[in-house]
Amino acid sequence: MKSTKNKIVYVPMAADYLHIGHIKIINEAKKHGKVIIGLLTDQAISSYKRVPMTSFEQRKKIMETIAGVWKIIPQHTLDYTETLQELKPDFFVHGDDWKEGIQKKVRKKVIETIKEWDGKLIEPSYTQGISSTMLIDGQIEQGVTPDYRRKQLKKLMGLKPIVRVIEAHNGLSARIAETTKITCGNEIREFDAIWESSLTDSSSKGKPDIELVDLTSRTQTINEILEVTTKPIIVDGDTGGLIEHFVFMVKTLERLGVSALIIEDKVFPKRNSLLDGAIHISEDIDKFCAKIKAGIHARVTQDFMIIARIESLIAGKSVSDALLRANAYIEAGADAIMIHSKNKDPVKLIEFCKQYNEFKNKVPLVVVPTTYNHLTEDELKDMGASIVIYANHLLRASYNSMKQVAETILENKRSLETDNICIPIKEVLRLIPHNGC
Ligand code: SPV
Ligand code: MG
Repeated sequence: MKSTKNKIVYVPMAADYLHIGHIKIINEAKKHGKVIIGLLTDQAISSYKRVPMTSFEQRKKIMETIAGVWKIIPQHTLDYTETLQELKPDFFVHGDDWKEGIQKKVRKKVIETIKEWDGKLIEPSYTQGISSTMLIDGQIEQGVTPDYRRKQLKKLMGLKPIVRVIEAHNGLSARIAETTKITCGNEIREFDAIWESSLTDSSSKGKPDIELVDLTSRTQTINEILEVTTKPIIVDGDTGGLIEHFVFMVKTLERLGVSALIIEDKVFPKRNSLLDGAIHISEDIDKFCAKIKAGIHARVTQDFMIIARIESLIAGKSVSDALLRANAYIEAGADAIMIHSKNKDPVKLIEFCKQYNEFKNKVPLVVVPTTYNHLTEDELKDMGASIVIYANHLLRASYNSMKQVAETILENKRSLETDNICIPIKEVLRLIPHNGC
């Protein structure tokens, strides 16, 4: 029989924000043998919650300084079975909080797996009132600097199979984009980033989406969003306007902490891509490439991405035209390509993706499935998309609700009947932090 000295104790943890709870678990683990920490990789953490604040390498360095930790190995998935089969540890240690909630199933699988070699599960009691998630959420609620925020989109793209982005057009919708979370199986699902849309920014001001709302006004909306969120922001820059103006747009947005600016290859003033019957004039390829190059030259950091949006399929042009443009824009330095389509049947878009995936020099692909919204994120990812943008949904939802309430008041000549379709005032006050309750 192995003596305690030679027994193996496996302890998986994320340790994104080390606290007394982790130390308690390690102290318990080391009583039983040699402690191997299965440190969750950045990808593993991102697969079930927000991307880690500290990188795997940094977390590993911190862990190495803890007395009683024998080895640190990367834990690549939330399913520990493969690592356990390999290590066959005598003990598996995990805080008892996983008996309930999203990790319940993982726990069951661990118990079944270690039973094969008579491994024992040790579950030290959870340290109440403290968790990495709580500490990180608290820190994030304090706000983030422009530099920190700007970097986050590239980081997300490196860690997530597909980055999920939703539109916001003011502070309130931005709070929804920032805070909405649901639990699905093992995963806490939320939006990764915010789309500052020309359509919804213009519409919420009661203005047409024809590049009438100028950069100063758009910047005001962006600032409203920045003030109450921490997630990365992608700005819809329309055509980018004149080159001389575009370089200022790049500088302004980069300085604010925006992560990416998307410009479309149409002639100023563009019409909204989804507008039925609109005439869309494609920009000359060389002129658009010159604009991309000017933007790349104007930015200060590589964190700020300039994304070229191809409107060939919107303008009634062919997939070949879109591919030709994609090649040229990548050559000009675009950090990513957005391919747009307004067809419900995305057959041409799928064809574009297929051929695009064959490119040797391809960059990440962005899609906006407003019309072909039967496709799921998994399907879009399989088509090669790295970013999916839900471009207008919060505005469309709020308009519907507002209209219904307005009509209900008119019908009844009072507002009682709207009570069940409006959130209570109490909740409105609770919605926004610092209202004093
Ligand atoms: C926007 O949201 O403003 C867009 C996407 O540019 S679309 O409305 O589909 O053109
Ligand atoms: Mg737009």
